[in-house]
Amino acid sequence: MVNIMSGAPVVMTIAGSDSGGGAGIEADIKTFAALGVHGTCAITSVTAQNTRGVLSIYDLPSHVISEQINAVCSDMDVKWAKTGMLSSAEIVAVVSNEARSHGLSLVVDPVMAAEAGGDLLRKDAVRVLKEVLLPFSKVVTPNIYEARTLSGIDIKDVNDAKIAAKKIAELGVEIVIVTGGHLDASDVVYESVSETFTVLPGKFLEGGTHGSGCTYAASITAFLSKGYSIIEAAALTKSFVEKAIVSSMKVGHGVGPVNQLGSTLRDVHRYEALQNTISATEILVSCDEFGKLIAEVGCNIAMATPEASVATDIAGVSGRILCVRHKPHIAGNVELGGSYHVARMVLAAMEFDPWVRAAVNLRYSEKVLHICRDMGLTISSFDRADEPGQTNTMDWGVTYAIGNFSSDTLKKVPDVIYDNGGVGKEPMIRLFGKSAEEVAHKAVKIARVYSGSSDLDGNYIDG
Ligand code: PXL
Repeated sequence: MVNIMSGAPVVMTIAGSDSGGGAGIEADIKTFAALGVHGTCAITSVTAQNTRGVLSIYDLPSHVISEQINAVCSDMDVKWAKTGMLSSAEIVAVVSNEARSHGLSLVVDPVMAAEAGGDLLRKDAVRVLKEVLLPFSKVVTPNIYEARTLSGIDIKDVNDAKIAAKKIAELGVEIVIVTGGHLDASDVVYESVSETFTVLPGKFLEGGTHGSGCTYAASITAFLSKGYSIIEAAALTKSFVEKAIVSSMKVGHGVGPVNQLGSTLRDVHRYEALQNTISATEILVSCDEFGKLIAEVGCNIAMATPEASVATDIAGVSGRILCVRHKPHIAGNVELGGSYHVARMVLAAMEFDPWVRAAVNLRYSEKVLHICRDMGLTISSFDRADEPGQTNTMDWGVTYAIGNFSSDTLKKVPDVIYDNGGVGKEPMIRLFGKSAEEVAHKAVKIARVYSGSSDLDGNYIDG
């Protein structure tokens, strides 16, 4: 069997555990996974923590930390490792020894405090970090507060960050990156060998930032292990951390955690919605009988990603599905943002049930509604005459029909929502479902019963 991941770099994080899953080892391993490297770990300390802060800290004995590093390094080819929370002078010393004896190239995140408060490095450990760990480390990634502790320089702007970075490099570390999350969002990279500064500008984004420092250093480690230069790694990392902040999920009552896999999953979901909708359109156009269900204005079929909030997260046909010489015909392509009306209806339905992510519109007829009833589909409707001004008809209609259909407590989305039209507005039937394919299969079944070519159980009727 071919191992498709052979050659994937193995990296290590030597850090504390955050029980809240936002920072520490948990953030590092998620970052490694998101960036396609194999992550291993040596846990230095267990914190009882949530998004509001650190409640207690339990340091592991030095020999347990050594044994974890030895176990991994005696088996796997680890070249790059990052350190996070090291807690005590003793732990800083033992990690320095092990890193040296295994020839690890280190990225040091000089963790001193948690985002939501709580000291993670004792005062006496700072001296050992400066004198023993940093002199043989490749990269250190302090924020402005950590950089002040390491350099003694108060940082108020990028120029101060440069002066501090140079001072920290004098401790013996090759590259200093002062991260700008607490400044103007620019990161300052100082390479001591060439004595060059690179400033990478950034932007402040809305979202949870708990774990952003750990994620930053873990991402730098992953990119360096893949062979990128430090400037490439810093630029790629900046964009990675920005996406992780923007994709953060709302959990807990304090500082929300970053979400390292959010942006990748969003892309995966967009791809799935596109593929599913493409396959659904193929199901529809390969059924001649479906031509009879196509509305005068044409049909569209759409499917949203689970996190959709705008039309560009919804796949649909950029033109329409039209009836040409009694047969369905696709005009346009399946694209994200391809549909407006059906997409809006799906978004409105998702407000009530996030699993209902797809819909198709069909030509209105009493007979189609009868068939839907006979198929056991649930049905509701709205009347355009009841629509208040200044609303989006699709949002209002779907919301109204759902409210009409279900009890106050349990707002369920019916399988079918229709309306009888209005002045200049064609009446329409919409079929809802979990995926575009599911909706297309239902539509094809209805079309076959409608045209008399099959019965309700899907058996063909001999014409
Ligand atoms: O983000 C710094 C950090 C590192 N390590 C652990 C942490 C935190 C912050 O909360 O909990 C274990």
